[in-house]
Amino acid sequence: MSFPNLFEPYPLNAELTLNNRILMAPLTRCMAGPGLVPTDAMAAYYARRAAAGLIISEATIIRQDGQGYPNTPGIFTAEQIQGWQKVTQAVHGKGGKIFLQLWHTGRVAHSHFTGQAVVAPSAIAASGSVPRMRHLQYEVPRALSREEIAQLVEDYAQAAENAREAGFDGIEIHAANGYLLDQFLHHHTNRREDEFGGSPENMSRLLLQVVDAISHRIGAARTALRLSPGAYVNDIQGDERDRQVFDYLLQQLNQRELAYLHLGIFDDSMTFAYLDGQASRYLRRHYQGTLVGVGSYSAERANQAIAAKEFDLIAIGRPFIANPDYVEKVRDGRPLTPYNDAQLASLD
Ligand code: FNR
Ligand code: 8K6
Repeated sequence: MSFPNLFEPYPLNAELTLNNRILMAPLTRCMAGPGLVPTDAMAAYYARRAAAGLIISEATIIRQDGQGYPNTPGIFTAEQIQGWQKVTQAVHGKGGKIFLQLWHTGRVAHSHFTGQAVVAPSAIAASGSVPRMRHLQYEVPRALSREEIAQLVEDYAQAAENAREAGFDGIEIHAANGYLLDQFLHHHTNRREDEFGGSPENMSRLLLQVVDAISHRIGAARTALRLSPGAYVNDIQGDERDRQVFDYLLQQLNQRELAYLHLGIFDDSMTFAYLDGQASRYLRRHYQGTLVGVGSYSAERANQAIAAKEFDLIAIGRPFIANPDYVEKVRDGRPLTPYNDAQLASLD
């Protein structure tokens, strides 16, 4: 067998043990049906990838005003829950495990999709426009009120409960890549002057409230989190003061036994001056629980990184689009089909 470190089982906690250390990274595919309902084709797509130690679903909106791209699935209607049940049954039928990634895009939502005002921590628009729909310029968001923030926490908790009803083994909170929860964690997008802005404690407050509300509903052992301490996408500008926010946040997360922490990045060779280097190394130094690495890794490099304890599990994204049988090919030492963007057009 090639790359033995990748094929060791991994106990996440007393409730969940993964068959191997290869996770399928969350991958937005924009293929949900009318009503943002998951389709039979999506069930088959995920089932083909069930040999992963854990599949993390594509980002899934917790409510309508969180939508920023066409045909991204939701988890807030009965029809969406039923659609996802077909997905989880198909994956479980093949012996796999699957978490749902919970998403609200915040200021990179668009009224074109939502029919509603765009909301964010502060009224600061992202520059630019929606990918592949360049006529849709980003709008100036409205800053959430404190009452709306309380409702948002409840909506995340309800979405997590819906995910369990749909048969998911757990959920991953998407607080990475410049979307709503990440917008609270960076000074560039959070200019609030109430208890949700200004200091590391205040800027971390919403995310910790979401983590705690979800853990209370479905258990910390089934609650995971994705973070991007290094700002790199969706027009968030890194700020050296962000370092204190993440230092504080990680200290708090060390006291909560989550299933895992997952870095959000496209290429983990990127470095950030205010993190003293790579984001994965920064997380490893500050976080004591299970860490998932990601970002342009080959199986060979991931095998070495796990041996060197740079992280515990590897998430693989684009190669899983190109190779539904990624795990089997890597295990057997067979060649991989290279990824290219044209493969996004179909759900093979
Ligand atoms: C992504 N990524 C991503 N991340 C996330 O947290 N939620 C998502 O829904 C998506 N969607 C998505 C779609 C597509 C088409 C790509 C290419 C990427 C990021 C992804 O999870 C991963 O971090 C990167 O792709 C880097 O890993 P690879 O592809 O280099 O293995
Ligand atoms: C119809 C639009 C669908 C958008 C899906 C969201 C995820 C997009 C992923 C794009 C892949 C390549 C982007 C690389 C960004 C690197 C940033 C430094």
